[in-house]
Amino acid sequence: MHSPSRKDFVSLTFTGSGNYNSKQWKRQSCWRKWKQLSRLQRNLILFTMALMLVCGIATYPTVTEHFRGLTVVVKEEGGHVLKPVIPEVLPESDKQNQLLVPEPPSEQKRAPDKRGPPGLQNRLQKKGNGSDIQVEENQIQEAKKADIEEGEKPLVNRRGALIEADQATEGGTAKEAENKVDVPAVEQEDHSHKEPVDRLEAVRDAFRHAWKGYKEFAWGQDELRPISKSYGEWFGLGLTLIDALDTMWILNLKEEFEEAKTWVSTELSFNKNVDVNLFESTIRILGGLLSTYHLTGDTLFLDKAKDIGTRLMPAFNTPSKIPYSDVNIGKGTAHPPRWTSDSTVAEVTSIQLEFRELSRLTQDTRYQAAVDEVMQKVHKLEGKQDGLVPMFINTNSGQFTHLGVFTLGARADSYYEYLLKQWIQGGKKETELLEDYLQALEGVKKNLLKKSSPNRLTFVGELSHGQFSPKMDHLVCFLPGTLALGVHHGLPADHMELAKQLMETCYQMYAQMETGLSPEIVHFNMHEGSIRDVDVKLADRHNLLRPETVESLFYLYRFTKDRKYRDWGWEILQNFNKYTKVSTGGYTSINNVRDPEYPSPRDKMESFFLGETLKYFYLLFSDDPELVSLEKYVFNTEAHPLPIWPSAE
Ligand code: DMJ
Repeated sequence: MHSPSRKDFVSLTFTGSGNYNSKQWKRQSCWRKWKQLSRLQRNLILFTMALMLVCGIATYPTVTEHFRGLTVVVKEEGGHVLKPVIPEVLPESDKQNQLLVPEPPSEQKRAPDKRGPPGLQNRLQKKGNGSDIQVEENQIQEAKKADIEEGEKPLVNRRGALIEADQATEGGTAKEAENKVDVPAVEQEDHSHKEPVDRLEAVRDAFRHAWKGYKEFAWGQDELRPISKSYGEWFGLGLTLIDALDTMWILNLKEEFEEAKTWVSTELSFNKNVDVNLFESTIRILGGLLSTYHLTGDTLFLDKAKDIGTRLMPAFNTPSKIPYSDVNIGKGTAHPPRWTSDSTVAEVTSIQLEFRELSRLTQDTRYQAAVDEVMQKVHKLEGKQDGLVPMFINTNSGQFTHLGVFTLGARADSYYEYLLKQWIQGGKKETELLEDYLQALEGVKKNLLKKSSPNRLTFVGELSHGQFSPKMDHLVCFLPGTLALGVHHGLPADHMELAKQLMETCYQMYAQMETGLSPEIVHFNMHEGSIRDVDVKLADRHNLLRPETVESLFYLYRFTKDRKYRDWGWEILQNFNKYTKVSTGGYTSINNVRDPEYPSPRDKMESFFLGETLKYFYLLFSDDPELVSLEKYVFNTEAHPLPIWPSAE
C-alpha cells in the first residue's frame, strides 16, 4: 500500500536542497547575509571576533585554575582579586635563609590521631565524612599558604570557608555576630612537612591581634567584647590596658607600649566614685603598675601604684583586720559583698606580694604591715586540715567559715601560691610561710591527690566534710609551676616529680578535648575500666583564655629544658588561634570546648589573656633565661614580675 505519507516523504527528499534546516542552506544564508553587510559592518564584526579570541587565550589558565581551586578570591584595596594559592617558588637566596630557621623539634611530629582516648577520636571522626574533612584541610592549607605569601593572616571560618574580615561581625547584633565568629587557618598537625615557625613571633602576632581589637573597640575600658565590637566595664579603670603594660614591654612591642603609657599618664585617674574588688585590683592594677615600674624605671608607674595602693587601704579597716572584699576608691569606704560579711581566703592572702613591695619602694610601712597582719592571723587559725585552708574567712570574727571544705581551685588557690612566693620575695627568711607551704603540700598529698582511670593521671581533687570529689578546676594548674619554682629555690626534689605528673594532667585537660582547649572544670574517672580519664559537665565546658597551664609549662620548661613542654604550649596557642580568635580583632572566651564545629563565643576577652596567658607563652618560647630571670623576680598571681628583695633587706 502506498500511503500519502510516503508521497510527502518523497516530495521532501526531492526538495532537499531547499530545506532550511540543512547545513548547506545555513551556509548559503549566512554568506548571503554577510555579502549584504557594508564594509564597515564587516570590519567591525571581524575586529570583535579577533579581540574575543585574544582575550580567551590570555585568560584560559586563570579561569581553569580557579575552577580547579588553585586560586582564591581575596579582598584588596580597590576590589576583589584572584590570588594563586600555590606559592611561587622561592628564589634560591630566600630558600637558603629559610633553612637557617631551626626545624621544629621532633616531639612535635605527632600523629593527628594522638589527641585523646579512642572514645574522643571516634566522636571526632563521626562528625563528617573523612574525605570531606581532608579536602577542607587541604583547602585551608592552600589558602593559608597564599595568604602568607601576601603577608596577611588568612581568614577561614570553622568549616574551613574563606571569609572576609570585614564581614565577620559587621552590622549585626551580638547574637548574629556570634554565629559568624571566624578563625584563622588550621595549623598542620603533621609537622614533618611544616614550614619552620617562629613561635615568639606567633605570640607577638597574637598579642597584636588582641590589642588591635582592644584599641579599636574598647580603648581605655576594662575589657574588650570582640564579637559585638564593644566593651565591658568592671571597675572603669582601663583594666586590660594596665594588665598588659609589662607584657608589651617584655614582648618588645614598643609602639603599643608607648601609646598605652600615654593613656596612663594623661587619662588614668583613680579619683573615681567606683567600687573595686580589693584582690582583683591589687593583682592586676597595683601589680601591673609596680612591675612596669621595675621593668622600665619610669616613675609614672610608681606614682600611679602608690595612688591606687593608698586608695585600697580602707579595705583593712575591719574589726578583725581581715580586709573587706570591696573598696570605693573615690570615697575611701569599704564593705563586704551585700550577702555576707565573709571574704574569700585566696583573696585576702594573695595581695601580699604587691603591698609588701609598695612599702619597700615608698618606705611607707603601712602597706606591708596591713597584709603581714593578715598572714599572721591566718597562720594561727583553727579549722585547717593538714595545712589545707577552708575557702571563706569572716571579716568580723577573723575566723574561717564554711569549715570542712577544701580545694586548691577557686577561692583557695593562690593562698598556697603566695605562701611560697612571699617566702621567695623576702629572701627565704620568713620560715612560717615556708612551714605553712610545706605542710599544705603534705595535706594535698594525703587528702586530695588521686589517680584517674584508665591512664592513671595524677590529679588534685576536693574534699567536702571527709568526702572526696574527683573535681579539678583549671585554676589548679598553677600548681605544677609553683611546685617546680619551689624546687628551684631548694625545696625537696620529689616536688618536681609531682610537678611533672600534674603538668601532664593539665596538658591532658586540653588534649583530650575536641577543640584541644581545656574546660573550666573537669571530673576525673577513678573506676577501673573507665573509657576515658576526664568527664566534663555541661555547665563546665567553657574556656576563659585562662593562663594557669601555660604558666606552669613556662616554669617546667625553664627548669627542665624538656622541649615537650614547649610543644604542648605551641599546640595550645594554635588552638586558641583556631577557636577563639576573632577576625576583626581580639580573642573571645568560648562556651563549649567539646564542640569544634561551634565552640560558641562568649564575647569577652579577659584582661588576663594579655596580662598572663600571652606573656607566659612568650617566656615559654624564649631561649633567654635572663628575660625575667627567676633568680631576680617572682611573678605575682597575675603574672606581673616583682623583684626578689636583695638579701640585705
Ligand atoms: C587571674 O586573675 C589570676 O591568675 C588569679 O590568681 C586566678 N584567676 C585569673 C586567671 O585565671
